[in-house]
Amino acid sequence: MTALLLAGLLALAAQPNDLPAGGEREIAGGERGIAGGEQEKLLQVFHAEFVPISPGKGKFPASFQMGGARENEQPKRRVSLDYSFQVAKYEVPQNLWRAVTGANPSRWKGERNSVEMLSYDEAVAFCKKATELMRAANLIGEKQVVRLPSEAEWEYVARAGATTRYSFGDDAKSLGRFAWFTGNAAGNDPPVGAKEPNPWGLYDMHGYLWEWCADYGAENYAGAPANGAVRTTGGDSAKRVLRGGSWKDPAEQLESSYRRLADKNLRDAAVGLRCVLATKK
Ligand SMILES: [Ca+2]
Repeated sequence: MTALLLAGLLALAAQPNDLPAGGEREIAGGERGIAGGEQEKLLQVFHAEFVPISPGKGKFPASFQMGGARENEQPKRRVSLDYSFQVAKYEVPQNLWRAVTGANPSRWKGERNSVEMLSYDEAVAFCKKATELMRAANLIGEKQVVRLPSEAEWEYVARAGATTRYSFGDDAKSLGRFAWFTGNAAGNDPPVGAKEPNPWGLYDMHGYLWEWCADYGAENYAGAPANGAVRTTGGDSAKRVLRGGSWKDPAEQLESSYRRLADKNLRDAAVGLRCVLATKK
């Protein structure tokens, strides 16, 4: 009987994460759960912070040269994207992560600081749950999905039309205006968007946190897709790709073409995520 009661209380305590939008309720112990209204508000903000990207139209080139001088950035190749998508202006902040998952794993706490200490699978699960919640709130349609970017999509929007090392040019002396890295970060993360954006209005593409991409961990671009798709062949499925560098890294690692492979179970205070909003293929 006691065990049953305890199980019931635990079930109650677990509910706040799954509360439907639009309500607020007391849970066991008088503790307040995630308010549905607050969750929906944060999802609305998240939705409003996506930037439309339409390759082949206006300022968005239909293709770009992907890769760089380092061995694992070769062979350089031309990647064409024939579809429109949206990319989040910011790395996922901690208040949004908590509203979607019910927890905040971050080492450096702050409501609008980027969430960190999350594995690849946890990043994917966040995207899936965010998709469900946003559909339920009628913010997105049934065919739209929140997901991680492919490496090609990531580099395309990081470059923002530039062929230089950084989206603002080649000179790392200007990096401090746009990015948190070892040159100006002492370990305490700031809110997202404190630095200047890239030419397409995206913040912290260079630095702050490494961002998980969906591609299998491949040592180089031999055999990689040339259409923006996620690479799922010729790489190690136990690894994924991190892009953009972080507050713990030197300027070189913040370059648009820089890439590193990571075990998909890695949880690190320098690793977070940025979402894409796209139409299901
Ligand atoms: Ca970043």
